[in-house]
Amino acid sequence: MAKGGIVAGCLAPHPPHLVYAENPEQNEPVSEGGWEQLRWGYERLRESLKDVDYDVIVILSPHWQTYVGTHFIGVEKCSSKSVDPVFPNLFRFNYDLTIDVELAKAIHDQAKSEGMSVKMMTNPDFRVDYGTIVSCHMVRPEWDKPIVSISSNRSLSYYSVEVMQEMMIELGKSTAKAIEESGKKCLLIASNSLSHRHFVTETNPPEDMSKEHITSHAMHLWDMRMIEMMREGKSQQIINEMPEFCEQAIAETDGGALTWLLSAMGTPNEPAILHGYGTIIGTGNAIMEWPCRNWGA
Ligand code: 2X7
Ligand code: FE2
Repeated sequence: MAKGGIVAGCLAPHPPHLVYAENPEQNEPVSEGGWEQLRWGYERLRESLKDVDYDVIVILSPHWQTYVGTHFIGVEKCSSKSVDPVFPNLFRFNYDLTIDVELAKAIHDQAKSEGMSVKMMTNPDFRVDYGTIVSCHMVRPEWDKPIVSISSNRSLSYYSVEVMQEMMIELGKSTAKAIEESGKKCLLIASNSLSHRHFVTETNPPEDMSKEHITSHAMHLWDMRMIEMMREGKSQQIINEMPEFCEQAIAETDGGALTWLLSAMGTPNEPAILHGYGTIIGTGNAIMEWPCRNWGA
């Protein structure tokens, strides 16, 4: 069997506002648009991936939070309504998705053999988190690929960002090894915003773009610093600076998704492509792609 591999790694943020603004048939609330800078960024990412052949999307979302180890959805068919607990006015999404349980189990088993605390989630009534749904929808609205859904182990809450990073680096390596052995071509998604300090009141209507901006200059500087490092291929420096970034920018990278992604790609020196940047209720969001398929063996 040919070796599997990662065709691309993506940083694909998940504020529900993006789906709300797109007005897909699965989402109940209706909008007048908004957040176009980011939605055009997603358009560019989809265009870049349009002719790329892959079997499965592997995604880690900070909104599926598990406190004892990393969990993987182990149920083949998941369908229900996902309602954002903070923005039920924007996101009530009917989803119907397929899980690649075989690959999920392979990553689980590999991580377990490396001594990590892991668990297959087999509750058939489990509600898939909105982070996973929004990022997958924005990257691949056709919903025609199975996914592997990985939880965010909040080791951060018990220990520190440093411990979380160590664990995500290990999980990334296990992910890469299991993918290689599976023979499958995978698209990896880290589903998170960058700086994450947000406004506490909503405008009327929520898509009033005259009110949308970053919460502070400090958050802007941090976001630009992270984007520049990604564009310059400085993955190791990003990992090194992650504890300060998480603390000072209240960054959503605290869920471990970006560290996991960088590690799975082998902490690349190759540059990432910036497809778009924009703010959502004041948080910073970048759509980035690492086109691993072009890097050679
Ligand atoms: O989950 C989110 C987020 N990360 C950023 C902004 C707004 C809403 O939801
Ligand atoms: Fe979020």
